[in-house]
Formats: sequence, structure tokens, C-alpha cells
Amino acid sequence: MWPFAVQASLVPGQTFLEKFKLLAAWGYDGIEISGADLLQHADALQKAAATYPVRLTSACAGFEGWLVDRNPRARRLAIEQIKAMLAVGADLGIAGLISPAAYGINAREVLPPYRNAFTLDEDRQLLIEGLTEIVESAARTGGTLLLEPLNRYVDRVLNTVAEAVTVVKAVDSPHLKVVPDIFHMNIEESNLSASLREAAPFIGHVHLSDSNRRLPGHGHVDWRAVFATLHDVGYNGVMAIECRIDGDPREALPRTLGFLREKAEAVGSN
Ligand code: LER
Ligand code: MN
Repeated sequence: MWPFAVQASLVPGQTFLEKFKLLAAWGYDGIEISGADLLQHADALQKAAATYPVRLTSACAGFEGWLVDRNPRARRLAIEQIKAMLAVGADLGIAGLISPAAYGINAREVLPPYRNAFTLDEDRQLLIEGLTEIVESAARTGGTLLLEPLNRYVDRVLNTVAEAVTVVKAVDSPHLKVVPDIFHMNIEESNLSASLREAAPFIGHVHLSDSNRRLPGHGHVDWRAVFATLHDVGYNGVMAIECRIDGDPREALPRTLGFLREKAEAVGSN
């Protein structure tokens, strides 16, 4: 059975101890925090993880700037903070830190007569340079950067899982993997299962949300097909819920774990 985790911001509670306690009571395996928590709350996280049988599985973004940022200062901030977060994350035993190329930057195709200031190739080259510096640091400190492609409405640099894999291959380091997010994939991929299968050796983490960014089971993703493919290719890493929750999370999150476990068992992952 895959370890199932939930992003910390979705779990009720004022403190990590309260959030870990709820996740443990519901039977979740892990929690995904923000990268900023690694730098600011490492002690509280360690205490919570030692108190409850819930693993600190992963961290998602939370740094300033982006890896593809035309402001050199902002880009430098992102690179330095990511390096620091990977080092702390490695000490805490997390699977990795998730980062998209950028979030909320210009569209891939702007309407004429407007033009993007930089080509996609130039943006990807900048990304590869930043990632190369990061994996060199991670080779010394430990830690894995988990590169996440996002849909076209929020990032133009990497939209499909295959595009992210191309960048990962170019950087060529065991400290760099890909995060398929099922919500973004539903928008960008022609065939979710085929894309997951092709990317299989490079997958380091999975983000779970349905076609409408709601909890798994609330949209039209074929979860059985997704899980069957991940099982078939031998993926055994973490699956983390990242979405919007309608209603009370104290009711919705335990119910969703039941849904996910049922789907996992149906494809023979137990
Ligand atoms: C944003 O849409 C998203 O999916 C996050 O995981 C970004 O890292
Ligand atoms: Mn995501």
C-alpha cells in the first residue's frame, strides 16, 4: 500500500502536534509541509513526528522567487533557499522538496502583437542551470528536488510530465525527480496512464487531486486506471493530497483515505 499523506494546510489545528494527532487518528501515513516550515519549524516538526506515527513525507515550495525568474535577485533567493531546505529536509528524512519551474508566470502563447520577452528554450535553459547548481549542493547535503509540471494556466515552462522528464534527463542527477500532479495532468496529458508509464523511472512523488481540484473521488479522474498504472510500473513512493476541500475536513479527509485505500486494494497494492 502506498503511503498516503495530506498537505498540512488542509488539516485542522493550530500546531503541528494537533495536525499530526488528527492524521494519526484517521490513519494517514504522512504529512506534506511547506518548505518554509523546514527552515522555521524544524524542532516542532521533529517533536510532532516523534510523538505520532505520522511521517514527515515531503515539503512543497514555500521559498521566495522561482527557478525561472527574470529578476536575478529573486531567482538567487529561490536557489539558495531551496538548497537550504533540501539540507534540512534530508536531515529530517523527507522524500524531497517539490518545486515547479515557476507559478503564475506568462502564458506559453500570448496573443499577437504581444510577444514573450524570452523563448521557451531560454526559460528551460535557465531552469536547467538553476537545477544543476541545486543538485550539486544536494549531492553534498542530501535531499531530492521534486520537479512539478503545472498546467498551462499557471506555468508556461513545464506543462506535461514528459517535458519535466526531458529537463530531469538533461540535469542527470539522482537528486532530481518528477512529481506528476493528477489535476494538472488531467488538463495537459492526452492519456494519463500512458504519460505515467513513460515517466515511471523518474517519478519521485505524486500529488493527488481530482479533475476539478477537489478531493479524489469528487471529479472525473479514473482513479482505478491511475492507480493500476502506478502499481504496474512499480511506483512505491508517497501520494500526497493537495486540493480544495468542500465541507468539514474532519469528515472529508478520513472518508477520502477510505476511498484511496479501496482503489489501491482494487489494483492489488496492499
Ligand atoms: C500548484 O498548482 C501545485 O500543484 C503545487 O503543487 C505547486 O508546487
Ligand atoms: Mn501539485
